[in-house]
Amino acid sequence: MPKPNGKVDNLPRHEETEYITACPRNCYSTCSFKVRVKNNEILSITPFSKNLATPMGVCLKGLSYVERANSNERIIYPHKKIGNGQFVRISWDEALNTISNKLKHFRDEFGPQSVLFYAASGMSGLINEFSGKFWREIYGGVTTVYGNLCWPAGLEATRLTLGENKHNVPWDIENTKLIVLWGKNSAESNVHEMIPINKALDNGAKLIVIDPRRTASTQRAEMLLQPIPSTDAAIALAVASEIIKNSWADENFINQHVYGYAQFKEHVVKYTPEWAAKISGVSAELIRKLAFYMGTVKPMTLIAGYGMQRYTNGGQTVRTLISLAAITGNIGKLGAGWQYANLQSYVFDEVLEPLCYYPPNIPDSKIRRSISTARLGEEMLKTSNPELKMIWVERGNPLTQNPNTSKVLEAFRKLEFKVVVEQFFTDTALEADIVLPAKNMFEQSDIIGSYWNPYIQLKQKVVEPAGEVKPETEIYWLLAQKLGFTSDQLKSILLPPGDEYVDNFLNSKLKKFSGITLDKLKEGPILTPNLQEIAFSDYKFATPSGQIELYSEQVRQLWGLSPLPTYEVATEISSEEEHEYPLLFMSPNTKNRIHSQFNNLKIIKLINPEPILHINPHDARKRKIEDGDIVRVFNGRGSIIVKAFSTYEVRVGCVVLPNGWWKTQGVSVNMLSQGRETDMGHGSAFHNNRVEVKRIGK
Ligand SMILES: Nc1nc2c(c(=O)[nH]1)N[C@H]1C(S)=C(S)[C@@H](COP(=O)(O)OP(=O)(O)OC[C@H]3O[C@@H](n4cnc5c(=O)[nH]c(N)nc54)[C@H](O)[C@@H]3O)O[C@H]1N2
Ligand SMILES: Nc1nc2c(c(=O)[nH]1)N[C@H]1C(S)=C(S)[C@@H](COP(=O)(O)OP(=O)(O)OC[C@H]3O[C@@H](n4cnc5c(=O)[nH]c(N)nc54)[C@H](O)[C@@H]3O)O[C@H]1N2
Ligand SMILES: [Mo]
Repeated sequence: MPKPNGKVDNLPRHEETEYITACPRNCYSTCSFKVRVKNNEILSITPFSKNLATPMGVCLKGLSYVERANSNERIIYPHKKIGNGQFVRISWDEALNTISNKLKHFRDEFGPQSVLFYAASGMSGLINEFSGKFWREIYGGVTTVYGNLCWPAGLEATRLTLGENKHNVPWDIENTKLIVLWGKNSAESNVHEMIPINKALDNGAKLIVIDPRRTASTQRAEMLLQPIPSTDAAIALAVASEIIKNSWADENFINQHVYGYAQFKEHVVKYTPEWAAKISGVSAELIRKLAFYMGTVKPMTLIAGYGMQRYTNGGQTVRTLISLAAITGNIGKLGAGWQYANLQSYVFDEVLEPLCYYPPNIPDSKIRRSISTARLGEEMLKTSNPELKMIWVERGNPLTQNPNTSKVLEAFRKLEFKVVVEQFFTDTALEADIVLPAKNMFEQSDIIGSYWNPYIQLKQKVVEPAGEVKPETEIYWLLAQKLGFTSDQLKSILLPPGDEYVDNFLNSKLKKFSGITLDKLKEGPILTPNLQEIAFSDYKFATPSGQIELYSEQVRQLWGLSPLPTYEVATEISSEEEHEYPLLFMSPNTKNRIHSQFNNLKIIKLINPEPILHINPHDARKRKIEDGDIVRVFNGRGSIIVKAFSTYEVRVGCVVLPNGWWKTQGVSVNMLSQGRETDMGHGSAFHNNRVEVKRIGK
């Protein structure tokens, strides 16, 4: 087990001590928890019930931090690759000298933009801003990525329709009478949301789930609609049409707060449940029933997930869904609302990074160049003037998580030099020339927000870094010196090594809020100042019209799409390619992992030892696939070999394998996906993905 490296320990960590901290993973819940530490080692993790959104504490992943922090597979020293893919430990001095020499060489020969700085969602916090500062202000520019792998189509759709991304506090769900979980699997991706959902159900509310899969979230559902993936907008338009036809629309609310209703009404009248049934594969009967519930049961909370918007029509799909909350008057009220992302705790601009999308035209005199993260491989390969020569990866695992793995790999292998800052030897780290050890959540303090719960939280430093681990801020500080900067020059740009500088920086960020200090945050999470517990209860919408925009001229101007919410046929899922690759490949998130993290731990492997493809028995029989058989899943982009099991939980015509497995753990699902952007927000349309499955053997 990695032990402290003999640094002066200025916290009483040799005594058994308990701290309150918060999980910085890219996850809705963002749990608060208590951690016990002794002799610089994480001993246990227990709930911290004063966070009203996560009172029961962390999930299994959170509990597994005990293993993750102490794992002897963790990278705790710099490494370099020698021939035949082997890595050997090197000193920090050698690592930094090699890297700084390469950096100087590429800058002199080709310009700073021949280096690609790639960061993703591995660790949230304010301190990440120093990475950007290094590349911009010390190195003098860089190529970076725009867009985001996760949620931007829905964020942009919500922003254009409601003006802001916010929703009621999680515990308000208890007050609702109807919950519609539209493409969200809270029981796995946001377990804490099931607490208020279950309370509402105990009080007589109804739950409707719309998901091609019968997930764990459907256990107490009144109705499950299983659409063909990417066809939700057709259902929503028909539901809107039925609600209006049956006079269930809330005319009063619409007159006061909705812009473009007349055009919307005229637009949707033609969309019958029968039309939507043909497209979505959900019966007209069920669509009528959904309209009846959504039109007549009040208050309704409509909760949409992120999976549903990772299609080429994702943004418009989300707009059709929001329109249902708007025309039924379910916004700005107790127990009601549109829930997608609650960014009310994002009170520091920097917290947005790396989750928000950066449009390619963002004015920035130094970085100037960015390429699409959705098409990372393709764009890295074609970037010229200067061509890319080097990549620096931190907080991300692009060889597993970005679309079209073979293209990303080809692009990586074309580079002359690769640095990856990582905790474990992921698929991406294995491609590096130099791997630098990354801190974990217990080794540096930072402030984090949440995109679901309304708290500002402190993720506390509770141990000294293991082995020779250095936080990125310190790595950049040392590297800048190798590039010729003095400490004096750096002080105003980067963060000097030492906890007191971190604390000063965080305190300076808190200054704008009276009453919130670092010491207060050590006692537990603090509700965001000016929090609207019931979002939009002031009926102020930051749109051009000041109302909820069912008709949005900006949608046309910014994205070239219809100003009214429409159903567009999704690329690749349309019928032309059906013959060759008849199955739709779904790669959702899963309970015991955050994307590509955690599945290397023993405790998680006990439960999820290997990747499994799930297929409907009907599709399995056609292919003579029996449970446990080895199959090949393939399309024109790639293929993976995996065990298959059949289950009625999967819709006919779909196959499911959660994303996040490393190639070294068996498969990389993004071997099959194409690099494509969503219709809005520069998201990644991973899920427009057709495959065929063939049995190979036992
Ligand atoms: N345990 C766990 N929690 C997580 C994460 C994790 O990896 N593990 N990741 C976090 C992150 S970064 C994210 S983005 C969120 C994502 O969490 P969610 O928002 O729940 O999103 P997904 O898991 O991608 O998809 C949710 C559901 O959408 C369904 N779906 C897919 N396509 C369609 C469609 O076309 N229509 C409909 N109606 N449904 C569809 C899938 O079957 C899936 O059950 O979870 C966060 N929380
Ligand atoms: N096929 C398919 N692909 C998908 C998705 C899908 O639904 N289907 N979902 C997409 C979504 S929603 C998301 S959000 C993305 C996530 O994609 P990524 O953001 O690349 O996600 P992770 O797999 O969490 O990888 C983050 C890495 O950061 C490392 N890390 C953690 N903390 C630190 C730190 O402090 N410093 C450094 N340097 N490293 C650290 C972790 O060890 C981990 O390897 O994946 C996307 N990919
Ligand atoms: Mo995500």
